[in-house]
Amino acid sequence: MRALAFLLFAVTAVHAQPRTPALIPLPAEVEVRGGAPFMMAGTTPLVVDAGDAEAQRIAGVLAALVGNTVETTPPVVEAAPGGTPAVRLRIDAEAGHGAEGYALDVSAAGVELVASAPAGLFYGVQTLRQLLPARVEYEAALYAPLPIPSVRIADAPRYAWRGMMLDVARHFFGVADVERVIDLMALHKLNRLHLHLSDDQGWRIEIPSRPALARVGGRTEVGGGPGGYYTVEDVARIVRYAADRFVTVVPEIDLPGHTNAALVAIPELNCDGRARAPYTGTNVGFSTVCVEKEETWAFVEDVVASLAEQFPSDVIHLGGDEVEELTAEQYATFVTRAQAIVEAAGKRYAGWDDVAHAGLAPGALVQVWRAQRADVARQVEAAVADGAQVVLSPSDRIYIDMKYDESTVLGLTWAGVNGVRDAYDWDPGALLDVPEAAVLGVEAPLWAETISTIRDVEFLAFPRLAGVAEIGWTPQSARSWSGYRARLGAFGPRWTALGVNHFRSPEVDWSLGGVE
Ligand code: NGO
Repeated sequence: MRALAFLLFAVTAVHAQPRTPALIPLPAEVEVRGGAPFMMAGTTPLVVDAGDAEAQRIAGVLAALVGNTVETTPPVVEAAPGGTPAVRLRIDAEAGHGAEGYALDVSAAGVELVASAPAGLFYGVQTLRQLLPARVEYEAALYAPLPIPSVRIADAPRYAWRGMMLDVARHFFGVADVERVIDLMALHKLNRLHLHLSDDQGWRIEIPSRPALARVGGRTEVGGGPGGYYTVEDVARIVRYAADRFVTVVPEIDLPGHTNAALVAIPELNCDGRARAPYTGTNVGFSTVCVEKEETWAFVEDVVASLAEQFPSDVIHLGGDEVEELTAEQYATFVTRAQAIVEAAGKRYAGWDDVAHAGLAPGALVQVWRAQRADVARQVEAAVADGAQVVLSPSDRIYIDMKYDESTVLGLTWAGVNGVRDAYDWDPGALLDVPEAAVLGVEAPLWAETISTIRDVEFLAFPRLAGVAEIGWTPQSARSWSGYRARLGAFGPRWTALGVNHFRSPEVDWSLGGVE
């Protein structure tokens, strides 16, 4: 019975096989050699160098994946008997693949994966994972062995910053949801999770020196739900979970606007000293901390110190968007002082592109969300000339909180509708008139006015987030909508196997994935 099932699968698999394997992001160089695949089994040894604990841990990721599907978990060993088909995973600092690159060689005789650093080895394992049949993602003993097509891959990312932002302020998402997001990011070689930890509707992180922020400011969310916040222990758990998957968690506290939740929790932050009423609507621009008061600066210092302590990220994001209640001068003074506080804490300052005209000191990171506005684009270019770098999040492309099209229920439309092709088919190197080195990377923000469950998160993120992962990773010259569209169509069964609630966009031919 089992043999028959395997035979049937093998036949459908041959017909459904696209020419380029369904890898997302597409590696920099892929050579499909044809010929017999490598057959991975529950007994296939995963061989690492003696004493290399990181290689051992990363090999364990592959072993666990395969072990989910077949009856036994492949052993991680330091030597395999001669002639045994094996998967070798090696970290060799001299191999020349950079911090995140790797080389992968698969033939019927064996698999060789080499990286120069642990992150590269992990990404090589994600590529192997995507080369394995989608059924490897099911948590059930199914069929073995698992064929891996015979390929040669040389790979490294285009950009260092390949991110997603999750707004946990408008609606709160618990630790398990964040871990799920991190898992799905890792599958697509994304490496920055930006958490938008405060806004008018909620304050989501415990700051031990200011307990009221989370305890009082964390009680609300859009629509009147219960809200919530991460304790110091929760943050530590998220940060560790992410680090194990080579994801850096970048914290954002939005200042001086988008601060109503803080103004509820700490009355002194208001110029009149009176606590504000909680807010659960979705307007923007109405709140600000009192920039003239020293209490406000003591608060900023405390918050930044705590973020610096809780997050290993070298970047702290202090928002800065949509402030309508301050004069231009008050705003600029605030941004200058905020940047200095972040830098005094040993971190790099980041803000939304609103901060670009505030006279930033060199070294700032500007997250560009309104590049479609010529005045904003020119301000950002001027900031770059003064020594800033940019992360690109153009709202008319990769704001993945926008609807896919008029028919999708979740999402906003203020920046338009962002279809799967819109989100994919643009070049980050051509968005602004800035030197290549000024672009640190790309990030897809997922604002949470309209979403409140992980199913909603997945629906808006997939497939668009996968496209952002490819924009951030793959050389522009290797990318095309038609090639991507075909790989995406074939990728569907993997998300289905993982239970990812992805949007079956009519822009994509999902039948390329075969029978799910
Ligand atoms: C804007 C605004 C956010 C909204 C989002 C919705 C920025 C940087 N500020 O983006 O407060 O949630 O749009 O798309």
